[in-house]
Amino acid sequence: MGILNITPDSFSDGGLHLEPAVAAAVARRQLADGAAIVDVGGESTRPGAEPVPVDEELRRVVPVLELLEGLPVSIDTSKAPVAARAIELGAAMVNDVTALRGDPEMLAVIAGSDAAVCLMHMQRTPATMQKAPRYEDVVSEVVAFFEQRLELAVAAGIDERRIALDPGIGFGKTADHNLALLRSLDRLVALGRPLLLGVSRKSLLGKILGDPAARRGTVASSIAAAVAAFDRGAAIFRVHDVRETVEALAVASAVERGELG
Ligand code: HH2
Repeated sequence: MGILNITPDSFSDGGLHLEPAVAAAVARRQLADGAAIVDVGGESTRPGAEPVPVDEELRRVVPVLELLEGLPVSIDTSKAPVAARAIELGAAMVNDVTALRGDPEMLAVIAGSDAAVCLMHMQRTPATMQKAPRYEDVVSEVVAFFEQRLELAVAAGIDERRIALDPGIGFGKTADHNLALLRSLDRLVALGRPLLLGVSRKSLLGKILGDPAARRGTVASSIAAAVAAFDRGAAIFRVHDVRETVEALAVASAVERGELG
């Protein structure tokens, strides 16, 4: 899954794709480089980010989605009107970092469509999530959260086969919480749904490399995280550096299978 943020303030690619034609060209490049889907987002969810009004989010993403009609696209939004418009324009997936808690209409929008949905775990909201996150047992709490969100989504008529789960690396978690989740991905995989993981260039990686104040990670550290997650059963990798990640995962996958094709 390639990342395409149409925002002025995303931590990694903020301001780079505000021109729709440029954004669409980046998406096409990601697909040519081997992405199966491109995740288009119009609202930054970095720590401390303030919410974007729905009109502004639509203004950012709709021209890009129009240019990408017919191509595999996911919409990174927690707002029902944005998800609904994106689905009309052909989005195959709604990536909701609030796991359907951000907008009371979101459940109905997805249930009334054929779109897949990613339910991501987050403690609190982007504005407050990194202020002293606390868990008794982060892995068990994320598992319990997924069980509860899956039950709600299925009861609302969303076929379980349309649902992916994401532990939300960096969303209301310390570096130790993130690492505990990555180490125990098998417990999340055991829930039976594909696991989506977004660790690409995140500050956790810079911290592992020795900078406690890091705001970003490097490409090499992002790829190492993707391969480690692949080995523990993750299925979908939300990344900035598509070609490099596709190449690394091709090797990891061939080694796992013990054959070329
Ligand atoms: N991370 C970000 C945004 N959306 N969605 C899922 N499912 N999983 C993630 O880990 C995830 C996500 C944050 O990264 P990015 O989009 O690069 O930055 P920003 O939120 O600043 O736009």
